[in-house]
Amino acid sequence: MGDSTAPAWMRRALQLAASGPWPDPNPRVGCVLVGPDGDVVGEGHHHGAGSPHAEIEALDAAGAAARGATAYVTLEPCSHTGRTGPCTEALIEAGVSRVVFAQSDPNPDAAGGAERLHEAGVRVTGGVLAEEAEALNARWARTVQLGRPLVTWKLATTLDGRSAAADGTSQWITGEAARADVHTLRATRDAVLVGTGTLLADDPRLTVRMPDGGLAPRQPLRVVMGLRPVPPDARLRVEPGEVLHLETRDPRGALDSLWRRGVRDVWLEGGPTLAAAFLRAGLVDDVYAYVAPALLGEGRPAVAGLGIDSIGDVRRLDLDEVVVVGGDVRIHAVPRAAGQDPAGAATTDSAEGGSTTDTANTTDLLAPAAQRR
Ligand code: AOF
Ligand code: ZN
Repeated sequence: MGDSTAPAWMRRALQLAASGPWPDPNPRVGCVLVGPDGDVVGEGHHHGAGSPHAEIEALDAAGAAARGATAYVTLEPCSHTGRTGPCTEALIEAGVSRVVFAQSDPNPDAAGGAERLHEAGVRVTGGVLAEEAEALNARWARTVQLGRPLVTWKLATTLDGRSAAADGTSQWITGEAARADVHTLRATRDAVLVGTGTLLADDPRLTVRMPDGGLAPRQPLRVVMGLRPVPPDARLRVEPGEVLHLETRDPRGALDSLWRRGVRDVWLEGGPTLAAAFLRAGLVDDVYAYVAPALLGEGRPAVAGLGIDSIGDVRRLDLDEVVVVGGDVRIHAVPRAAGQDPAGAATTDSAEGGSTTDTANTTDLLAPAAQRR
């Protein structure tokens, strides 16, 4: 079989991969086995850490028909024994004659599969639709590279940057649509994190609720961080599901504990002290700011001190997206990595390249006005 069909088979493998779970400690991977006469003899995808890899599922489906087949895999087959055995050996043993893969494995423990297959006499081609595969697993690759979970900080403020009034009351700064939008995004993470200060002040439930108020079927792990105890009657204890109390004020230590539990994508909801600790430690990867057209004048800021005394030290973020959500605005911005934030750098062109979304109740502000709802 010539190379011309490789992208089409890889596209099918990518489709299979996309049905895998995220967040998960493992990447999403798909595999299609095509026999010498061009028929699919087996397909598979990875269902998450601890379950068989995509190649193994496809080989099991193919049985003896895998002999002489070509395997199209979205990730370089692993050559290591992790929670499961090496896919390279299974492919070799099954008599697969050629392996075409998309993305090289960025995990140093599992890498080297291409070389191992080549040594065993299997023809190997890498890089087919690599960009698509990398995009599918971009967050996973970043966690592997960083060796810690990704952190998304969510804040809700008035136009003048207040997250609570002078008396501490904060419900509700943003409207119903924005709060529903928060639930939608929360659901895409595997842990929701707050400090004990926020817990004691707001008594949040931290669950993902559906528009009818019912609990969503999949709930992120709810995590409280800080030294003060979690009151026995705290509302988050009353809701079903797991609650974890990390008795530390150290963001890095907290992320290490969460990483060991398999958490890869954290949704940080404050308060200001905890947010400042994560920002100061350079441990925030995404920021979602919900801004309400309202003023408080006095009151609690969204974030506590960042150790910035002068405008030259201002922390600038890269603007990714601005969306109207109901009567509020959602801003997605990405903190710059250390060394990427020259003092006083101009950011006037930062809206360029912003992406568009199609969320219910949202309007893309970066799209031409005619396209806005
Ligand atoms: C593959 N095919 O379907 C996946 C791979 O602990 P384990 O055994 O599940 O190994 C996890 C690592 O293996 C993961 O970090 C990544 O490098 C690779 N995942 N490899 O050949 C698959 N999911
Ligand atoms: Zn594997």
